[in-house]
Amino acid sequence: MSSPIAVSAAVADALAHHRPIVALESTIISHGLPRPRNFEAAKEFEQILLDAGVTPATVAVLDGVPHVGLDEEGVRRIADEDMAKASVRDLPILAAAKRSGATTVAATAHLAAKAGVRVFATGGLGGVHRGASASFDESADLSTLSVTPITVVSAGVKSVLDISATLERLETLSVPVVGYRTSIFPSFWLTESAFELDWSVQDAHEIARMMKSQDELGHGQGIVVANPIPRDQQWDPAEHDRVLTEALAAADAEGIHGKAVTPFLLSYIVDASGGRSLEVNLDLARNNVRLAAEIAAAWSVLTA
Ligand code: PSU
Ligand code: MN
Repeated sequence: MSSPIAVSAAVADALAHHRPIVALESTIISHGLPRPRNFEAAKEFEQILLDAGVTPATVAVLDGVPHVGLDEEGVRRIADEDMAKASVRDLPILAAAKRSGATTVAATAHLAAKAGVRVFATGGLGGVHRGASASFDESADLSTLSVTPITVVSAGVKSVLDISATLERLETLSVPVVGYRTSIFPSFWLTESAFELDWSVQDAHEIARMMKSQDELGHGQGIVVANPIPRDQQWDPAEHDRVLTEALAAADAEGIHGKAVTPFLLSYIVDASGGRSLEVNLDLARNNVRLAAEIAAAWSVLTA
């Protein structure tokens, strides 16, 4: 059976010649960032990669077809259209119905890995939501990474989540988590959370070597690289705590649940922070794209 995934010519060429590639998700563009900044951000993330000599592979489902690598028109569509938020379980449904969807970390990781892309940059990973012991709300990002061989660079998980429970679940799911030049797990807008990591790495080559060992010793899971936003770029912690409390209360009061929770909280927080959280979100995402580029370059040297 031929692959139902449309790999762009640029990504196919880079794959064929073992050149570095970095996957980018589209939910952050469609549902995580406001228009029109979302289009600029999508193009900017791609440009950071191109400037580093890395091929960008933005992932989305367009009219039922999963794409790994978008052209300008595709990027326009994920930024401007009201499309579904697509996790892994939605992929066959969108395909059969010929519908479009912006892929989450889970769906992006799945499609990129299937196409042979090994490194992926995002803002923050999904995780275990607060109150999950009653709601069972845990992102499929976690279970997908336990069965998907891809290295994801993120600024940890958003502080709207239960960070401690998320780290516990990653342990249970046997997903390696390493801090990049830190032994403290970051919390998205903030450089640090209250949680320590067992392992930290100092450079991209060390991560590439881990990926190689993972291929030899692992069971096909991914690797989480936690890359904290530099302290001088983080959100003011006191304002962060205030806005977060407000956002969680608003979600509760409005009875938001399921896949609407993360987009609701992110957009509430952008508004309630007067746009400050958005700037930090963009800074941390750029930072992750730059590190992912270094890892992809190191990986292509190691596997050439
Ligand atoms: N990180 C961001 N912005 C986002 C997300 C992550 O900076 O919008 C998205 C990712 O696509 C992630 C999703 O996979 O939120 C998690 O959603 P859920 O909790 O419903 O699984
Ligand atoms: Mn959820």
